[in-house]
Amino acid sequence: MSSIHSETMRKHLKLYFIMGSINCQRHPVNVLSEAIAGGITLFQYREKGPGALMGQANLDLAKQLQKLCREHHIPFIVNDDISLAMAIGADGVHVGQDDESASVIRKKLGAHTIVGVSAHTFAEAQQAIQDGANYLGIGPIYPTQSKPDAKEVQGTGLIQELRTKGIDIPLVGIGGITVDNAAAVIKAGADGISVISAIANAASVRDAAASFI
Ligand code: 3NM
Repeated sequence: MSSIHSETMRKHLKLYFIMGSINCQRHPVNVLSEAIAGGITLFQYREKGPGALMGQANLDLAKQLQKLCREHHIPFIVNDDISLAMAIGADGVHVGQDDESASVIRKKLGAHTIVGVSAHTFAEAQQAIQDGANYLGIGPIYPTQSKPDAKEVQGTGLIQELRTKGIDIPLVGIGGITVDNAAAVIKAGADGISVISAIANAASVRDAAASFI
C-alpha cells in the first residue's frame, strides 16, 4: 500500500514538468529554476535519448535538480532509473510498460515513494492500478517530437473512457500538450498535464509555465 493520499497526488499533477539535459537549450538548473518560478507543481528528471548524460554526470545533475526541487517543495520524480532513484532518495519514479511493475518498485522503494505508470490502453491502466500505482500517465494525447518511440496518438479518448467507467485514480495526459490544447485534456477528466517541449523550449520558460497555470 502507498501512503500518498490521492487528493495530494492530484494537486501535484496539475502542471507536471518533465525534462532532461537534452531537452534544454540552456543549463538544466536554469531551465528548472525558471519553470518552478512559473508555477510547476511536479518535476520528472528524464535523462534519455541520444547524448543523454551517463554515470557520474547523470548522478550529479540529478542531485542538483533534486536540491532545487527540495528548496521549493516540488516532488522530484525519476524516469525509469530505479537505481538512480534509490541512490539519491527521490520522491518517486515513473515507469513505462516495459519496466518493473509498480508493486515490485513499491517493495524496493517503500510506501512513501510516488510510483507513476504510463498506460496506453484500458487494460494497462487497470493492471497499473491493481499493482498499486499512485498515478497514471496517459498518452500520447497529441503528436509529440519529444519521444521518438511514442505510441499512436490517441487524443483524449482513453482519459474519457477511464473516467466514464468510474476509474478515479489521479492521472495526467502527456504528449504534444500546449497552452492551446491543454484545456481539452482537463475537460476529458485528467487531473493535470505533463509537458516537456512547450515549457523547456519556450523563449521564456517561466512565462510558458505560468501560462498553463
Ligand atoms: N511520454 P512533449 S509522450 C515522455 O505517450 C513522453 O507516454 C509519452 O513531450 C507517452 O510535451 C512523451 O514535448 C513526450 O510532447 C512528451
